[in-house]
Amino acid sequence: MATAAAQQTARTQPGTGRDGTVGTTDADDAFARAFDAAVAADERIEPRDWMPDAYRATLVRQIAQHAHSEIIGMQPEANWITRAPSLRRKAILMAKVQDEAGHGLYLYSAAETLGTGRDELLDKLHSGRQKYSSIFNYPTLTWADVGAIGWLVDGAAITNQVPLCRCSYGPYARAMVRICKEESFHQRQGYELLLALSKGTPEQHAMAQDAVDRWWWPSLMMFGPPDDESAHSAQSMAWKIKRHSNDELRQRFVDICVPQAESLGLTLPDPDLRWNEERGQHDFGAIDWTEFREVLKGNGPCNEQRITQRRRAHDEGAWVREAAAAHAAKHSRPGAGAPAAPAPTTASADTTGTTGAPQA
Ligand code: BYC
Repeated sequence: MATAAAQQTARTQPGTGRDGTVGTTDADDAFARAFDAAVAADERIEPRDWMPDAYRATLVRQIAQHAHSEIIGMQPEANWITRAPSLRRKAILMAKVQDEAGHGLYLYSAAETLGTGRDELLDKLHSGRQKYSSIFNYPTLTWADVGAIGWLVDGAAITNQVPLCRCSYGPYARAMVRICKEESFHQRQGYELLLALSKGTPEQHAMAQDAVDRWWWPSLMMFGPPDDESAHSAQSMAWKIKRHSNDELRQRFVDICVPQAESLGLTLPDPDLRWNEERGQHDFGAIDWTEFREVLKGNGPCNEQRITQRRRAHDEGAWVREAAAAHAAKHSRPGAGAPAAPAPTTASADTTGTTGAPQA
């Protein structure tokens, strides 16, 4: 049996085209076989390894959508930074929103290892050619929404993303390890915030319940369409990019949330939610997939606001990118004496999209 190192060498072809194309059919076959064997053996595919074009395209699509979700996801929560009810809550929220910017950076970097630059991806986001998560097209109407996002949205994110730590593509899997650790903290801060409100005055309890009522169903939609309508799941699971189907993860999330809602003293807004002894899982009510499709088409309550704000932040960050590029050029000149600065990163200058007046 070939050693892991030998298999790695067999997959890695210096001079192989960026698109994974190789010169001859025999070579193609050998690389394809090595790729399939690596995936079957649960080994990681690394950036210099040969990979099918469609595998690369699927990863870029998913990682880009994920990265866009992280930076667009900063907006609804940042809306409450200036109005956080205490210094402690403000510091926590600022740290969380900064974490989301960091997640965007790890993920855009992971996409770069596949040969797709950040500028190209941001351009596709801004022009509507790439998606971001449906969840961030809903407004944050009250302070309790910060808690509901932490508990439910970050909770759904963790459920979805922990299996991605075992994704077959190395850079994505490794980025997910750190992201999941930070998401766990985010989920706990949301839970703790909601618990404080739930145990507070009747008005605070009502505010927490109202937030959960509004965020519950959109959180279930985060996992994507039902399995029989999921265009990409079967292939992504065969390639071990995804490890579980959308419905499996959605069910897991429901089962996790039910006891947590009880501890919080809050009710999940689903009259059909009940334990099914036979299945050993909770049954839950029908999801409004028409609403999901409308949000994906751009007709959610905040789609337009989110993308307008993102474009504005990008434009306002142009001078930072230009200054970083000028600085890098200056220090990379021969004899400049200082180590070359890293190439300017688009998102580092403008990831937030959160400047300006409070939005929904
Ligand atoms: N929203 O065949 P399917 C976060 C699209 S960040 C929008 O099942 P796939 C957080 C899908 O892209 C949360 N679009 O697709 C951040 C596809 O369209 P295209 C983001 C969705 O890829 C800040 C079509 O529907 N997390 O948690 O196999 C603060 C068919 O779907 C959605 C990730 O991105 C949706 N909800 O599975 C707090 C995790 N669902 O591309 C929290 C990584 C589906 O053909 N991504 N679509 O035009 C994934 O795990 C998978 O991409 C998905 C979808 C489960 C989302």
